[in-house]
Parts: sequence; structure tokens; C-alpha cells
Amino acid sequence: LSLEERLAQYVVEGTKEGLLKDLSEALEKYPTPLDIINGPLMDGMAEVGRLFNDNQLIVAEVLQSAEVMKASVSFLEPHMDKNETDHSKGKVVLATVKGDVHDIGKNLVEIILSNNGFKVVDLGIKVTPTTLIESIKKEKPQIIGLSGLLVKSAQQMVLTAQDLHQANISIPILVGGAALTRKFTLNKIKPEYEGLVLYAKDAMEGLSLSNQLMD
Ligand code: B1M
Repeated sequence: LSLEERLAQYVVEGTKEGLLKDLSEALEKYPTPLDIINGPLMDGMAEVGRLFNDNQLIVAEVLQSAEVMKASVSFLEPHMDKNETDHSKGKVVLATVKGDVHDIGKNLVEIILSNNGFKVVDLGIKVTPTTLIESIKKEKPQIIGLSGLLVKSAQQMVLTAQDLHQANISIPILVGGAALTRKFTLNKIKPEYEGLVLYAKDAMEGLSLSNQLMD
């Protein structure tokens, strides 16, 4: 198998034997660590999603795939560019929405924003609007980041936007996750909220939108 195929295979099979060696090799070959994540590792995750959808994988197996992805991200993280040493650009309160446990994408956003000058307060997974609002009042962030992968999480973002609006919050919200689209964001979430609501297709777009908001 090629290096790309092997990397995808670790994720699909949920095995770590040989993973770090191949990731080291990939670091030599790919321009940036993020290209390894967005390329072969994400290809593996897409295949996991497909197999899971086809009932060819069970949740426990998908969890192992998630572990491989997480181990890869921690291994690659120290090799990522750090453009700022301080966290002076702005503060982001980040969460996976209520009812949703998926956090690999959220964690990537956390890494990329904090490596690039943002202070990130990560509230974790299954974050209710109440917890989110409490944290926003305490932390006074410049940006709220919401992640969610389930179809029902997209709907949960609409409810969360309503609750934030009720709480008189209007700072920009950045949203992302597999079940979301730019169109849904614009047509369903934005109308419920006073402030900006921006959709990011991946963590890098999340960074560039956050940078634009701070300029
Ligand atoms: Co779940 N799961 N899962 N799962 N899982 C999906 C999402 C699913 C599409 C799989 C499928 O059926 N094909 C499906 C959702 C179907 C739907 O709603 N239509 C699904 C399901 C059904 C479920 C359960 C209900 C299964 C069950 O229990 N029967 C259950 C839900 C539990 C819950 O949340 N209440 C469940 C559980 C799990 C595991 C726990 C086993 C595990 C998660 C482990 C973890 O995260 N710690 C898991 C996994 C791994 C997946 C898949 C296979 C992979 C997700 C992933 O990590 N991708 C997923 C299928 C898929 O997506 N192909 C699937 C890699 C990650 C880097 O991508 O998070 O999309 P992603 O992030 C991207 C962008 O979306 C974006 O940036 C990242 C890239 O740079 N992004 C943002 C994300 N958040 C952002 C925020 C931003 C900006 C960008 O700004 C704030």
C-alpha cells in the first residue's frame, strides 16, 4: 500500500500499529501537517462514515477510528505553524452543541485558532444554550464557535441562536460541521440572530473568518 492508503487504513481499521512511523514519513512529504489531516486521514474518516452508514461498522468500531484520528492530531499538533506566541487577537468560546458528542472537528478548530493568536475557551461537547450563555457572560468573547455533526445539531443551532438572542447576545457566531451548509446557516440560523452568523466549511476557513472579524 502507498503511504496515503496506509494512513487512511489506520483510521478505517481503528489500528495504531505503525501509525506514528507513517505520520513521521508523511510530515516529510506533505507541505503542512494539516494537509495530512485533510487528505489521507479525512479520506479514511469519510470511508468510516460510509461503512457505518451501510451497517458495516458498529459504534464501538467508529470510536476506535475516532481514537486513531485523535492520536494522529495530537502527534501532528506540535508540528503545526504557530503564527503568534500570545493570544491577543481575540477570545473565542467554542462548543459542540447540545445533544452532540462529535468533537474531532471542534478540537481541530481549537488547535488552529489557538495556534494563530486566539484565546479559545473550549466548553466541550453536548453544551446546552444555558451553559453557553453563562460562559459568554463570564468570558466576554469576541466570537462564539459552534460545532455539530448530526442533522439534529443543525436544528439545535437554530434554537441556540434564538436563546442567545433572547439573552441579548449579538457577537458574531461561527458555525461548522458536516450536517451544516452555508445555505442552511443563511436561511435558518441567521434570521434568528441579531449579530453575524458565519459558516466555515473547515477549520482553516474558520480561522480566516475569525481573522477577518478581528480586522
Ligand atoms: Co457519528 N455520525 N454518531 N460518531 N460519526 C456521523 C456524523 C454520521 C454522518 C455517520 C453516518 O451515519 N454516515 C452520522 C450522522 C447522521 C445524521 O445526523 N444525518 C452519525 C451518527 C448517526 C452517530 C450516532 C447517532 C450513532 C449511534 O449512536 N447510533 C452517534 C451520535 C451520538 C451523539 O452525538 N449524540 C454517533 C457517535 C459517533 C462516535 C462517538 C462513535 C464518533 C465520534 C467520536 C468523537 O468525535 N469523539 C463518531 C464519528 C467518528 C463519526 C464520523 C464517522 C466521523 C466524524 C469526524 O470526526 N470527522 C461521522 C461521519 C463523517 O463525518 N464522515 C459520523 C472528522 C472531523 C475532522 O470532521 O467534525 O466534520 P468534522 O469537522 C470538519 C468540518 O465539519 C469543520 O472543520 C473540520 C475540518 O477541518 N468543522 C468546523 C466542524 N466543526 C466546526 C466548527 C467551526 C468551523 C468548522 O467553527 C466553530
